[in-house]
Amino acid sequence: ASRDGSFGWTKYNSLAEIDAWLDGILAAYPTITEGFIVGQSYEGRTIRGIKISYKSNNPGVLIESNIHAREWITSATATWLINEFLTSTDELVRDLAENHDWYIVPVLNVDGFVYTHEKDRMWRKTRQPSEISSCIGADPNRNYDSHWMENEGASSNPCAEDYGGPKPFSEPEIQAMSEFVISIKDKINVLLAFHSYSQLLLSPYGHTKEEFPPNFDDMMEVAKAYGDAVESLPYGTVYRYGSAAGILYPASGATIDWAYNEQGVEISYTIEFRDTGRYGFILPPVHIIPNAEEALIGIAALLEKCKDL
Ligand code: ING
Ligand code: ZN
Repeated sequence: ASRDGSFGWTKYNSLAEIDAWLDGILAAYPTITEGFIVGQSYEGRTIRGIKISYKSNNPGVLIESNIHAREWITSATATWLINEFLTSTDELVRDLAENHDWYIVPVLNVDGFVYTHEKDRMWRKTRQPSEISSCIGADPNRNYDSHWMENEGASSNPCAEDYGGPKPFSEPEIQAMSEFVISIKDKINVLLAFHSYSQLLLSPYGHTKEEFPPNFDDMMEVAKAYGDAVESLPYGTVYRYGSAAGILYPASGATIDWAYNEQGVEISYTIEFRDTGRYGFILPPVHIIPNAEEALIGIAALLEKCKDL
């Protein structure tokens, strides 16, 4: 945990630091940005987001970040992207920033995130108590109402890291996020869910590896574009891609599956950032900017490829 006040990308920031920084950004760019509230967490914190829009009728992109509490690189990357979209003078970045409407939620699991800063760095889940167990929290990325708890894609044990919760949308953060997605779904065709770690691009489906989405080939092309772009940077970072259940493990009730299956978001991706396991979730802060640069060039290539589909 760090003392509040010194926001930056050479360290990981607390929720209070991120909130204060976001206030500053919204005040500095009042015509281009708009703050929005996704909802309230179980412990009563406000889940915030920022819309960045330079002009009307742009295609929308939604970024969901830090749904898992310990995946700190995700909010560090999301905030860096926000800053680049607003301040960069690079032509590629200006093009990317100004020709999309961005809806970015830097920290979705606010209670869990605070808990990782103050109590347990490795916490993953929400912080809502269970009625049937003394274990706390559900896996928010197993709590969406799409194939919920099917095919061993989540656990019914409240003590498990992938506990799906007592019912779909039992977690207030996920109920709120689902309502937010529904409210903007006609304005977006791409959803990117930021996770760590493993350097993977994961498409639907999470709930089964026996079947693949109708536009799977398109999604794989898009993922290849992301991976190739990352490899064009001098860091030597390599991304693999495939369906979530196909190349990782079965997981039901995830954001990307719900958005794709139930809300018609056609390009719905989980991006697992650095690294491949050396540091894992405890990724040293020197990785923040290189990881974010990879995300930026990767997302630019992904969205460019989407235009050809
Ligand atoms: N990984 C994701 C998880 O929720 C995932 C992977 C995402 C699987 C979407 C299926 C669908 O387990 C991490 N690191 O959380
Ligand atoms: Zn995750």
